[in-house]
Amino acid sequence: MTTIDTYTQQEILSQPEAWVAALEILQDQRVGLQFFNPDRYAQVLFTGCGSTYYLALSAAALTQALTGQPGRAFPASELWLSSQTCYTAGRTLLVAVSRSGETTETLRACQAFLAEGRGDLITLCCYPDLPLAKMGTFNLVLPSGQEQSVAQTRAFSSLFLGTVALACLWSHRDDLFDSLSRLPEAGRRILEGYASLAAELGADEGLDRFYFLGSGPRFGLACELSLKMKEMSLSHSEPFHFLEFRHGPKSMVTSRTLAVGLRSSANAGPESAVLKDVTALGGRILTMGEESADGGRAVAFRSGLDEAVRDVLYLPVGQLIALERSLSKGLNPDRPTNLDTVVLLS
Ligand code: F1P
Repeated sequence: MTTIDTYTQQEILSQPEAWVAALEILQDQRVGLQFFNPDRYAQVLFTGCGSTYYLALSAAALTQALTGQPGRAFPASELWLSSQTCYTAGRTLLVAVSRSGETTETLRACQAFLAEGRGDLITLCCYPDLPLAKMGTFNLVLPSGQEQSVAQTRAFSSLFLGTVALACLWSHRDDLFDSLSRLPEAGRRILEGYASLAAELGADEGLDRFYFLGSGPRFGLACELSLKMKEMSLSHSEPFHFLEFRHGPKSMVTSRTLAVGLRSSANAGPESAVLKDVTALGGRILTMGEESADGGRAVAFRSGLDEAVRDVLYLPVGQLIALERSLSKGLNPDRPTNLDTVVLLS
């Protein structure tokens, strides 16, 4: 790993410890959170902005998969300005996620939701003294996700872990909830074991475009890793559902392309076939998943955890690649170009 010490690097490397602290809070809040079971509502909606919208996409897919209740995600700006395209009849459970707890669109969406009496609000953020942490029917604060950098890393994975815990509780899968405690050690092992691979790919000047492929709960994570590559390294990057890549975007594959596959176990066959197509077109691939992959570079978690609870493990190496590419381009990953830590609107 590049030796330059940045906030972003510290925050990425400290994620396992942040997850330990977040899981202690989730264990303490376990009973209160179970009260908001989705079977008491017509639907569960997740919302956020930028990274936390992508988190909402993954959380909604996982919640619906585990509970069987309808789960959807919208950018907070859509709930605020186009609510008629988002809400259906019946009471809604809204889960609003924000690292800062003060993003204007998220606050406006929650204020309107409550004013219109649409249902119950769970807020999930990292700062207890900021507005969002005081708005919810239930407010869940995970301070270990707090960070200095603009581009979310530790905050994102800690808050995402919070939504995974919610899905486990709401589906009455105490076994899955209890298994979350094994994630920090798996995260430590991945960060140590694949730091050099991330540095190699991040420093590779022969790459000029990146595609992150993920399906189901992993699509939101693919969107997040694509955003990290943009924010930190100013690189062209796009996310796609795995098999969607064949329907046009693969026309962009060149020898300077890296496709990063957030491969599942359930659909390893069809997903690996898409990555093989990229190789056949001269592109490069990195497969991330529980098992090792045949062909190309690979990150194997070998966590022994259920597929429903291990998605957070896809994040660290993708974050490190973006960090390393930023540093190799002489950029400052802590202060991405054109961005602010929080978007505050007048
Ligand atoms: C949302 C957000 C981030 C983005 C940047 C600007 O912040 O859009 O996702 O990376 O930092 O703010 P928050 O509502 O999660 O604090």
